[in-house]
Amino acid sequence: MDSRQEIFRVSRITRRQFVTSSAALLATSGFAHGANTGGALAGQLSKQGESDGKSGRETGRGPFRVIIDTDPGVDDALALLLAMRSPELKIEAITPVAGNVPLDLTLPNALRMVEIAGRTDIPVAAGARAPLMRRLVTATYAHGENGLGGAVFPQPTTKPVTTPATEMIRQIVRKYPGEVTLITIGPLTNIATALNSDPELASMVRALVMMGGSLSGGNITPAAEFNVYVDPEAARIVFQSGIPITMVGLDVTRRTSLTDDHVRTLEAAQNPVSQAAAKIGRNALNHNRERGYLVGPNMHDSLAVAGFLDPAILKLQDYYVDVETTGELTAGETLGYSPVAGDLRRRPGMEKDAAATNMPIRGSAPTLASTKTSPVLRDKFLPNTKVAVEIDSARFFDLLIGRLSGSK
Ligand SMILES: [Ca+2]
Repeated sequence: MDSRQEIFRVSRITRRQFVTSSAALLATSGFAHGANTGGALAGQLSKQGESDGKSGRETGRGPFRVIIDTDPGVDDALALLLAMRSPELKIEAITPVAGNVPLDLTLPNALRMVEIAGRTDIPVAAGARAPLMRRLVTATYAHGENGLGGAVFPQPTTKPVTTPATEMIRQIVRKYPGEVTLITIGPLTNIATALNSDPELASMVRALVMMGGSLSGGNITPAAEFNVYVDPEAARIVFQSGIPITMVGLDVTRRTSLTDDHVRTLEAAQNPVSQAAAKIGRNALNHNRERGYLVGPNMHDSLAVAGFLDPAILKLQDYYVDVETTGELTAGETLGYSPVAGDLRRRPGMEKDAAATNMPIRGSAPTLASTKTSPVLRDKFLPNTKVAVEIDSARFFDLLIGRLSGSK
């Protein structure tokens, strides 16, 4: 019996009542409270700036300084093209990392996207070849051997900058303290390495928007989402860094399946970005069909970028999120704690009460061999992450396909 069933049994309420009440809680803890943990989405901050005038730095729709850390990757490729077609973003660097495919492919794939978008002004800096402590696990089963679903593009002529990704991240964040948002759509190796190299860096990062994690089961294992599974130790460093995080995980990205209609719209638009996106999308659709899937691949990473551009696409809820790193079956699982999520015995709005935030967060129980509990202990609930829990899929695809086809 899971905790929700337990709640139904104990309080004898209907599922409808539960859903209604949960929605009310959600409404009280979404974007309206973006300031609580320094809300990471672009529109949140601009809205905050307009309403109270305190934000100062950014009162319009950008441009927002971002670094995109990525492992292209089919959905990375479309996410990069979307970002490069979005005037709200000032992309300071793109930092490829090993993930979906090895760095020897993610690096040229990122350079290809920069060339296709005509944005060779953006520096591309090579990142990590392997996770912090583990052997690289790739996802060629989903992205094809070349990482782009089998869509073939010429070798890029543009070269990466000579500065390594982690140093690039460090330099840019230090150059613009409090201004740079990290959009991470691959394993978090580069970010964790940069944070480890410079203890003050985390406090200078404005926010981090991540495609990664899940509070509702994994994709590469029953517990773990791929990006976090590949480098759970890195993910843990990021979640514990104090950077305001928005987690765009499988809870919402499972609802971003690419369709034939999307690809046809891209194919019909006559510009290099739409044509490239269509080619990648068409190959990815075919790849999925060959594997027996009835639906197209999810555009996980594009959702992280789109959610940053248009916060109305996602609803967020405060959680304390940590990463399981040692579980034999669960390494890479993201665990979310909330004193209010799914518990009817608490009043709506109670997340703001001191009583609710005093809920301790415990690690595992002591064993027969040792009286020590696991080191994962917090004496009270302090949210470190805004987790995307609902998505407006139509609005997402309007933005993605609109921007890629050049109609928006
Ligand atoms: Ca990715």
